Amino acid sequence: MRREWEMASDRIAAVVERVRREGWCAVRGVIPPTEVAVVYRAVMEVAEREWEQHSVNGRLGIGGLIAKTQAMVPYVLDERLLGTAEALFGPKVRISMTHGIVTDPGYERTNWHGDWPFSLGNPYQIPAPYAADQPVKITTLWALTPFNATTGGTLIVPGSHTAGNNPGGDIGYDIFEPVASEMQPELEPGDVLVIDSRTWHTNGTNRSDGQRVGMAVRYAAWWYNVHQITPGLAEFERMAAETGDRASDVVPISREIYDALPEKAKPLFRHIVIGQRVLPDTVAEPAWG
Ligand SMILES: O=C(O)CCC(=O)C(=O)O
Repeated sequence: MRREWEMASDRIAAVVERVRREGWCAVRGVIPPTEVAVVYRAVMEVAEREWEQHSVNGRLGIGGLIAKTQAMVPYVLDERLLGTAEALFGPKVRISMTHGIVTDPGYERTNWHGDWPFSLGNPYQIPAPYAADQPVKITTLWALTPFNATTGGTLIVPGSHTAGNNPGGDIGYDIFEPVASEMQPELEPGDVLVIDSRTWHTNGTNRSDGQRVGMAVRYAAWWYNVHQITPGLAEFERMAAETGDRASDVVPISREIYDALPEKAKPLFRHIVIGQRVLPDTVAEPAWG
């Protein structure tokens, strides 16, 4: 009889294989049907507070969601998500961004893009053509209401993670032009779409009469630098002073929020705990050079 850990490792391998080969995979039931309403309500409470000030033309992106609600935390530890990130990036992965996403009825599809650092046009980027076929980040898109052709579920271009570029770069491909091979995977509330962050994607048009509500949680390699998107850190503050922009994709979390996280979740978020101190040297010689 196969042991539980062998079955778990098969479940992870199936997602890894799809993401490596096709750039995407739908993972079912990450939030069980009986629990999804709690996460939905938690995200909507934040959305209601932020809508007036931050929504743009019928879309709200809630930056730094983890600082505002921790309702999703037990589920980001799902073996198929965390296991996939660890299989691709090694055991010391972290979560680089958490967003809430709300789109109104009528909100139209937008631009094809890869996610940062493949969102070309940003000064902090991996320039195209990306030379190596090394995934550095996965974007997981979580349905809290149905994602499909009517509600404007995420559109993807399968296989585009190996294109070495995306329409945000200078490849003569209009960022709004439909692609013949595009797909719109159907997700039920609680399902998660995992994509290699290089995979071309965008939201679909919401043709339904209700809001589409979801989350984006990005898992990154341990070496992936998030200093320039973390308010309070020198690189972020220097760029903010130069450009006047204070991006809100990451919001640092307090020590209290951090301490209350499940032990297994702490390593995923400890890089954004506020009030970290730089300690004096504890070793005589540099050990990492
Ligand atoms: O709203 C969606 O389905 C897509 C979101 C997206 O493109 C992103 O978070 O990068």
